[in-house]
Amino acid sequence: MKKIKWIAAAVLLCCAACGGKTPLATENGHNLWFHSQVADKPVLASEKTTISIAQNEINQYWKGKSAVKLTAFNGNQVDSKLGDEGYSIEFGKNQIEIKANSQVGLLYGTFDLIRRQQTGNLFSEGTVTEVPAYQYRVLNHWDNPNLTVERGFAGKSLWKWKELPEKIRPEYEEYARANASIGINYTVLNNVNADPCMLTAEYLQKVKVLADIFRPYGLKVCLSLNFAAPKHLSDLKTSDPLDPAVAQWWKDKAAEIYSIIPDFGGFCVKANSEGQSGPQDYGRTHADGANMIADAIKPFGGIVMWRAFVYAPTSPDRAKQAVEEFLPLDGEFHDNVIIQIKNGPVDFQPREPFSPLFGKLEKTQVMAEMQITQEYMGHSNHMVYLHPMWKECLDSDTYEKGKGSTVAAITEGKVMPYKYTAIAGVTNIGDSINWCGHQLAQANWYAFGRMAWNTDLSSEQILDEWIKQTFTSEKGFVEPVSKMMMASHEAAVKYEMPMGIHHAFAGAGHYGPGPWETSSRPDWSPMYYHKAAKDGIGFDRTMNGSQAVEQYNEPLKSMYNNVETCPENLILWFHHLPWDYKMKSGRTLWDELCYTFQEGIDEARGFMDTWKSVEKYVDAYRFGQVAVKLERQAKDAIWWRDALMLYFQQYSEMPIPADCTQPQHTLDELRRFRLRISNYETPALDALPEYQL
Ligand code: BDP
Repeated sequence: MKKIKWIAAAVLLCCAACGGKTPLATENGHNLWFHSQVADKPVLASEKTTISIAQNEINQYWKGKSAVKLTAFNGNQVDSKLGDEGYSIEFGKNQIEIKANSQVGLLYGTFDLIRRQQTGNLFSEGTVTEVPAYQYRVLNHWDNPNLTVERGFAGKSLWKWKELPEKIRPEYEEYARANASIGINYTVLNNVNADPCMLTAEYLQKVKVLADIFRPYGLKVCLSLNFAAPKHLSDLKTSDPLDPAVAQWWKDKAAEIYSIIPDFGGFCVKANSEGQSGPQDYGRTHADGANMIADAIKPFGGIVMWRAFVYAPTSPDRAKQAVEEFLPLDGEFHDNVIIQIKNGPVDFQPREPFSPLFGKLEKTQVMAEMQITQEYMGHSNHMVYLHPMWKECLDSDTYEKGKGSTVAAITEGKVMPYKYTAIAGVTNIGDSINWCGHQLAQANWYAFGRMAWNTDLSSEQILDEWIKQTFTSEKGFVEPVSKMMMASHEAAVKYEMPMGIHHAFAGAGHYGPGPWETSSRPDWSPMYYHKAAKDGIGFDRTMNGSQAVEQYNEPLKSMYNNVETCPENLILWFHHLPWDYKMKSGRTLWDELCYTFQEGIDEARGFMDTWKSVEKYVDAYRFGQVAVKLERQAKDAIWWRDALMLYFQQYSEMPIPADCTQPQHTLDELRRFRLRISNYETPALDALPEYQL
């Protein structure tokens, strides 16, 4: 076979342009993790081929003495271990060669090289080989056509549907570049609560414009679909998946989509969940629904990411429902369907055990869905670095096929062979100038991409990379900020839901505490979950209770079932315990809760001090923005503690220990406080309860 070797560039560079730094005072965070890369020339290549983009990145940003050569083996896999998107970087004395089987592999290799330069990880010799953990590294946007973003806290949608397809904003390409730099290759543009209009010819033309802009960056578009679309968009009276006319409608729609966007990735589907239509409306199963769609897009190479986020108002334990509904269907899904499972069995709580469904389906491809946007973690007001939480899930052993069947191993297709592997993250991106609403929340977008590329990377390593590329490599900044961010997730768990108490959030946007709230649906009211009463607190999911523990493979089932062996950080997730239950520390459960909250409060206060101590390293604008939000976070930590503990105190009748911060408001005051925000807003910092620090 003839080798087609395409040497794109051999460039020796000394780039004056990239030496220049943005003046500190004007930095607004829009540059993301390309902070020090401000070029005189526009960053984006005029000739939009993948290779020209890679070359341009090198021209603009590579400052090393060695020449950089990009070698792509188009259409002729010289190095099968690199696969479609992998690459190697060979460091030599006078030359660095990036090799890949595809141009996008070269682009990823280029971004890797620049990242190494920015973070001080260049080698003088040797070879680095990188292959992504998952085939599909997917962002899920919960963006609506009316520009609101469900659970989005960074302004309105990035996609300006009314202006498209005519007007093109520079952010579309900046977004694609940012994603390429961290290896994200699929993006679902619209909300899982999908408006059927997204599949109309009019919207597909708009989607096409985005797909065309994203393509050279290796980023493919997908859409969420509304299962009732045939009924909404045609004369059909039904959307029954077993009705041949309905199946034909989807086939025609798929053909139409692929004629407009030939590399369309596929569909994400929320069906029969929270009021969304689905196959069960017609007495059919999830498999019937998923397979009908999957068959329609299979000829074009598309995939269906069918979500397992299902629960009924009548369920005595919502945490069990996904396994109950999907396990009986194991083996029935067609091979281009992947079941998309939230990390935990309930709903993106700050700490959940992993969803037992990961360890149950043996003949069905599964993928994890993480939430990057901070729906339950203080929106874009709180600083919470989420990689440790995601990693906790991916590293969890499900014991599906014995020890070592971690969620990562299963979803990467290492336990059962998978045809397709994927991971999804619900984004925190909006049209805010700094993309994510909080300067430090950009770390979560970055971390999701890096994790989707390599699930073994540690939280510290990813954070170290991000800090250096976003702010500075100065040790005096990197060390304390890294320490602060590494502690932030655990701190949020402590001040929001210590020891496994869950869903005690206010209904208004899930911001702030609301343990007393009631709702028309029992499973939408906090009491369903925390079960605080005179006899104690916590959800009994043991074999004497809802028996949810049974969905975990041994030894987990026994471990969670037994109060002695259940990890204390999840003890109230699995057990209902008396207020004076003796914890391992020797304290009563009540005191332990008080002290854990206190730690959360103290840590949040400490974040303010840490940030103040690094002021001299940060531009004034970003410093100020973060400082103001950290103060709010510390106040909110006290608010959360006050509300939950004063509410629980009605039942425990025990005092808050004297060496803990004493409540600043009464329970009545806090209950009367009504936050007026919708699902689409972040509360204004000064609209929240008054607190002294
Ligand atoms: C919940 C959100 C809701 C989403 C739902 C989902 O509160 O807005 O629509 O998840 O994932 O966390 O479908």
